[in-house]
Amino acid sequence: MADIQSITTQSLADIAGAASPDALEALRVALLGKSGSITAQLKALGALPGDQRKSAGEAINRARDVISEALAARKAALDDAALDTRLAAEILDVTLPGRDGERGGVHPVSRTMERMVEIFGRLGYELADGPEIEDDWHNFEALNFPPHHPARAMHDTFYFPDGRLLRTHTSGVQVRYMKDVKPPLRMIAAGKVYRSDSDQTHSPMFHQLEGLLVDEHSTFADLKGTITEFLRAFFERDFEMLFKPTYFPFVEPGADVVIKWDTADGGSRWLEVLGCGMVHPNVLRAVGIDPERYTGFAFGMGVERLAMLRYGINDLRAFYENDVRFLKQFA
Ligand code: 2NM
Repeated sequence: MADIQSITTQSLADIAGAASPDALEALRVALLGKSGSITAQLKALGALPGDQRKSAGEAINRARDVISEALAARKAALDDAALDTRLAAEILDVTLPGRDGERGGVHPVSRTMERMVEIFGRLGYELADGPEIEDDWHNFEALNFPPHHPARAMHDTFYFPDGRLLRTHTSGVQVRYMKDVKPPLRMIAAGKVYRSDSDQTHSPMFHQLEGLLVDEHSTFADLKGTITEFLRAFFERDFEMLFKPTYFPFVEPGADVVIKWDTADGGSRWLEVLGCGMVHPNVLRAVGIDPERYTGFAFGMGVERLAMLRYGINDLRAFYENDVRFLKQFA
């Protein structure tokens, strides 16, 4: 009896001191396993004289129960401690700001285009869309380009083997619109155009916005008023402005619009900002509009060019490099 008492005392001390689940399991096997010391005591019962067997058996069973409970309690404590350690190691502060908190922004070219579309929208112009892959008729023929006009040459236009081409301006959209919609009409087209040209001031792809109004009595004065109003709204200021005669196949007369731009050194210079003119009678005829009854005016401008002026950017290539430090400034 003294033996089982001391085994129990020692076992409880060992269990309390077990530092890990593995150590505890080893203890369990050493005490209650097949060749464990408590098991050995039970096996030894048979050798005891009959009158001692009952009380000894009860004592061993009690000891086994006490040890089992102690093992279970210690196991629960060790498991709790292990869980606490893991939780502490994996602690997650959900109140920390995300690492990937940067917001994207609309590209300055798109922003500028959206702004232009918005201004013309207020003037009653409907935005229309068309394909970037065009045929010769919509891009050139219907727009009164003479058959051997230099702008048609391989040097300016990207051609596909089947004779189609990447639109060199958005005017094909106007051509389609005029075939679809009866005058009076006013519309704009905006988007990517392509020319085989690349240097500091030319990109093989750039963005254009073109506009068109056709009505019974539209005049060059209406065109001038529209352009003046647009430039005033776009740059949020007034300019001295000149309409200088020039040649575009699709208009007659045609004009380059120049504005007096203040330079950083306190001076000023004349800057070309867009082209425009009265729609050529041949263009109206090509789309089935009677030029004896209707007149129209049209205009076209480079989006990058106006964006550069508005934001004070001097290198066109900045728009296409996608340097986030550049783009961020427009967010
Ligand atoms: C420009 C300059 C002048 C223009 C003409 C037409 C159309 F299709 F209606 F005839 N669309 N755009 C035009 C006229 C474009 O860009 C410098």
